Amino acid sequence: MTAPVLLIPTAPHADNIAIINIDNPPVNALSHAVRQGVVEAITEAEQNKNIEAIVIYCQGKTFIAGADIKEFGKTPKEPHLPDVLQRINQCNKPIIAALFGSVLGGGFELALACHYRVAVRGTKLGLPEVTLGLIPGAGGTQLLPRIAGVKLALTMITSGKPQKVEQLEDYGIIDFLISANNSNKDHLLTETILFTKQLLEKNQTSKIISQQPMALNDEKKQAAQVLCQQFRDKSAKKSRGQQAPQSAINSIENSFTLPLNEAMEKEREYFVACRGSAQSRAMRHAFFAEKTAAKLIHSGEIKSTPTEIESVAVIGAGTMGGGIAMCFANAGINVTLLEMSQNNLTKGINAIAKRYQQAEKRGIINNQQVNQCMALITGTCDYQDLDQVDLVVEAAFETMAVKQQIFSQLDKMCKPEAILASNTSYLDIDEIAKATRRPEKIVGMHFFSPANIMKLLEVVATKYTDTQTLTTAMTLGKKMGKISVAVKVCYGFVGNRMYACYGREANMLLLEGATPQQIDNAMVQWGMAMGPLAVNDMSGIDIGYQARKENTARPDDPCYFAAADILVEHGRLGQKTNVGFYQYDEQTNKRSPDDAAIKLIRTHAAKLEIKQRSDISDEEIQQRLIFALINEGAYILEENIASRASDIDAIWLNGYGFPRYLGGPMCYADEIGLEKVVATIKKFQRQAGNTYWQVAPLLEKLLAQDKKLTQ
Ligand code: T1G
Repeated sequence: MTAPVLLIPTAPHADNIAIINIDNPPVNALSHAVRQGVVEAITEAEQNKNIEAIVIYCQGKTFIAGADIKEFGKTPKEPHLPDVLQRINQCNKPIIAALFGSVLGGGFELALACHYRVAVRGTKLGLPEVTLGLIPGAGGTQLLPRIAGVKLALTMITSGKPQKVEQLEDYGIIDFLISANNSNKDHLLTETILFTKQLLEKNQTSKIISQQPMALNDEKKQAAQVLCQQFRDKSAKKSRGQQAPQSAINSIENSFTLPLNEAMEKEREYFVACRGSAQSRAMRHAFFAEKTAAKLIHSGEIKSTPTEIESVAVIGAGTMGGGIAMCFANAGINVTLLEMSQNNLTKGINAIAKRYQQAEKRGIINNQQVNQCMALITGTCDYQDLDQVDLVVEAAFETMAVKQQIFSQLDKMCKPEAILASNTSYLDIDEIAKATRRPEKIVGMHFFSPANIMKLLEVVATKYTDTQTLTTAMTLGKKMGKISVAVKVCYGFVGNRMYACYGREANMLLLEGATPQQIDNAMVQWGMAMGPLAVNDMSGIDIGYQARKENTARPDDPCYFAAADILVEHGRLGQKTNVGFYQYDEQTNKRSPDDAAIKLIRTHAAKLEIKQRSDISDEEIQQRLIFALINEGAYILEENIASRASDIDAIWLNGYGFPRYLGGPMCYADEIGLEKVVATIKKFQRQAGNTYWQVAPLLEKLLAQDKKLTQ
């Protein structure tokens, strides 16, 4: 393994300029070896009298993209990053950072510790630590306010969102912005060396940000404190329940209320506290869960390279079909939208145009991009027009007969190598595959509504799907910016199968006497984005009702989703009928409790002879819904419907609003301990007296072996 850091004593055409060359693929993360190598290279350069300046340059696709997240959780080894940045600061020769790619976290902090920064256009600068439950831990909360002001520091650090150097030109962070774009890296080295030569010729004194005073007069200090409080309030809503943004704001406030060395010590203290927190463990798990999910587990089969997908078709121009068509257009792929009637097709395309206009109004997309995307979408009512597409996604009516008819038609009309995918949420894709002569090319691509917003894509392998097809669908998902997770066929695949258990318990609690608002408030309090019953009202209670009617394997239990069913049978479908579990104002769509719904449920519970309880606590609600998820997830793992516990977490984080700072249901189970999970499930089994609470054998087995679900 070659050393990731090398000192090149003389740069091309510049004998007095050295290069610290970093080569630590894939993102030049600041591993221990890199940190040590940089310190050693600086010491060596200082001792070489011919060297008058030093350029820090990286190989690969990006400048340093941050600390090595894989090292967190292990015993930190010196030199720690703050020591490295201190070393840069103290160097008696100017150090210039040559920036490109994604300069994130510790990479950006290292650049700020350098004396100068040169970048190519398109370079992204960011401090994304809060997305990992951390705060910048090597001076970022002190250096960025000094060079760019408190407001930009608060914005970038609490959001974690990177910004392009072009957007930051007025802040003086970059000393020389090269006209070449991100891809032209060699140009970057040449220009940086030229820039450094000019520095030396001008004998320019080094500019050290940490030595720049942060002296704000009383008026400005007060204004900055007001700003910090505004960001505290905003983060408390936007990043509800998360500690890191609040710690980051406190550290930024220290940048103008404490002397630098005290503020740096505080920053390190807050960083170490965050790094050791359960929230950061969960968010780091989430980060790697999403990366790992993209990797197919090949049971002995050879890996396949994905087929290049240049043109696709979507069958059905309804809400889902339209959203899916937008996903492809947004990724720059030609998409043909097929509907059975011109009227429905026109309606569908108009609806897409409206969604793009709304996105443009919100500043998410500009008009040129809207036009580019719309130009990629064409409509047809004729299957003949699909004869050259590389892949089709069917998003038609959710009945097996309709889908088998469509796939049979597609099989006849599309070229033999075309992949045919179904967006079905529940139906057995093995059965759909049988309606074709190409079962190996049939796959599920299950998008989540709204398809153009939700990041999750469940890629469902039938028992016939070949590796090439699966790999292509997974890669296509990543190209659309989705978190693709490979799963197998069962009723509801992974997400919806687990969601059915979550909804089952919510319904049982309603029949036992809890109100919709009590259940929803308990789950929002626990950390979910929305309560299950409000979600059900939003998507339409009749959708699940219809699916349960179609589901021949539904439990033979009159109580199963009985609360939802009784509402549907009384015409209460949710928001679309202004009444469901709640009532909705016809003008404002504002949700409010509805005694009529509660009365209907109570009456039905009496018919089912369900004992009413007045002692249902929020904790019981939270445990019954969340432990139902965990238990079903364990069954899913045992049946190999999902390959990894972390895949299940990636699904719940990106498709169902599971709080990221809890890492997903399987990560959460490990964090609270399987002993508590199993004991509580057994308690519910005794209390409910039904078959729903059989502890998954995998949980018992892992508990007996003192192992975790996510290790
Ligand atoms: N550490 C370790 N591995 C990393 C990594 C990191 N920081 N970033 C990426 N990887 C791995 C990733 O797991 C994958 O591995 C491979 O690199 C390619 O990633 C002290 C404390 C840089 C925009 O949060 O945002 O600095 O799956 O598929 O799409 O204050 O990676 O191939 O085995 O995402 O081109 C702050 C996180 C750390 C950056 C590139 N930095 N990374 O995207 O590639 S905390 C981050 C990203 C910190 C300081 C604090 C992206 C990317 P594998 P990829 P990509």
